[in-house]
Amino acid sequence: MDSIDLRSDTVTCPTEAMYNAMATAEVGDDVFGEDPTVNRLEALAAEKLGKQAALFAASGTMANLICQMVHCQRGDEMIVGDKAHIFYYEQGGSAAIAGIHPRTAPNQPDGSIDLEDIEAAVRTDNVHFPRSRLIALENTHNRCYGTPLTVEYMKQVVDLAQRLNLKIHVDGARIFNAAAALNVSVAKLVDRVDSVCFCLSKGLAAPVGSMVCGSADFIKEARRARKVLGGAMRQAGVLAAAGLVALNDMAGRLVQDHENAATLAARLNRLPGLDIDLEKVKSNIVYVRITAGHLTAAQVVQRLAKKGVRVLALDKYRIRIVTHYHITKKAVLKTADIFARVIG
Ligand code: TLP
Repeated sequence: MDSIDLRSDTVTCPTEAMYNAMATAEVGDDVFGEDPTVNRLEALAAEKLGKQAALFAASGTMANLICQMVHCQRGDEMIVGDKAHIFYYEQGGSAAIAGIHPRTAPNQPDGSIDLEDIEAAVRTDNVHFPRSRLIALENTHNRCYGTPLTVEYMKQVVDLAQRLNLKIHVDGARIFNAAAALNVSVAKLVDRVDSVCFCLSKGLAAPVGSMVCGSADFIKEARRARKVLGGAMRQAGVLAAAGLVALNDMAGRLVQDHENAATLAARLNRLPGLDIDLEKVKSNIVYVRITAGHLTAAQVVQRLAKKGVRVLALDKYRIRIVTHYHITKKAVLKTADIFARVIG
């Protein structure tokens, strides 16, 4: 039985075009800057994001850490949402590895952080305090229903950061989903931010890799940070080749994943025992609350798995579903049927 795997868009496997590109990739030693395929990928990523330069990193976690290390000295403070992936799911690497003090501010349900909360979190110059250095945002916001932060909101935060003399980093693991959901260019979404990283290995379906983008000076330092983290790879062109296909061919189809998420959410919400805030389904992530009193999320996950549908339990009564390249409309309808049987 082929399972329908909705646990994450990280489960996507390379397309045939990616395998072909990987098999024939021109490579060289990237630590010498001599891998032509990596160089092409970095140039393309920088161009798409509207930044001067880019760097290929092994993962989203590494890319976020690299950016934090470049922006902050040890002991500096970063203002970050309390539901941010950087704060929640990266093992506290900001503190453990980079020596950065995270100062959380509440994430609103749409993934934003209120401007007043950012300003209130900024330290004054006082011998007791760490120095505020960085604001980290996330777009789309994973734990906030995959909501995209808008161009208008980003502009306000950038203006604020410039006034307060802070840097801005965007964890844009799913920034192409944000752009597709809002029908704007990614470059517009990250205009004037100091750094942004995005994942090739999620909705864009490449097997490995994330890109860090920023100014040429920033990327020069990012290259050093990547090296100390052990992330400088050699003939990485075999991976970058798939990344090029991902960037060129896969961003345009993300709207299909969003449509599938909306269809699935609407169908599941009709079932007694499940509740979804449909207004919040804006990209490829759906959060489902189990309201059928007799079942926990873990039990629902287990029952679904037996019938070939894989999803993640987020907490006692919530499940996360993520649509992606391998989830067809037919799979969406089948998933809704299986949910109906399991909940019923
Ligand atoms: N997110 C994964 C899990 O780690 C939770 C997922 O399945 O959603 N930023 C954001 C916003 C992310 O969602 C993720 C991965 C990362 C960074 C880290 O990327 P990787 O897994 O490449 O280190």
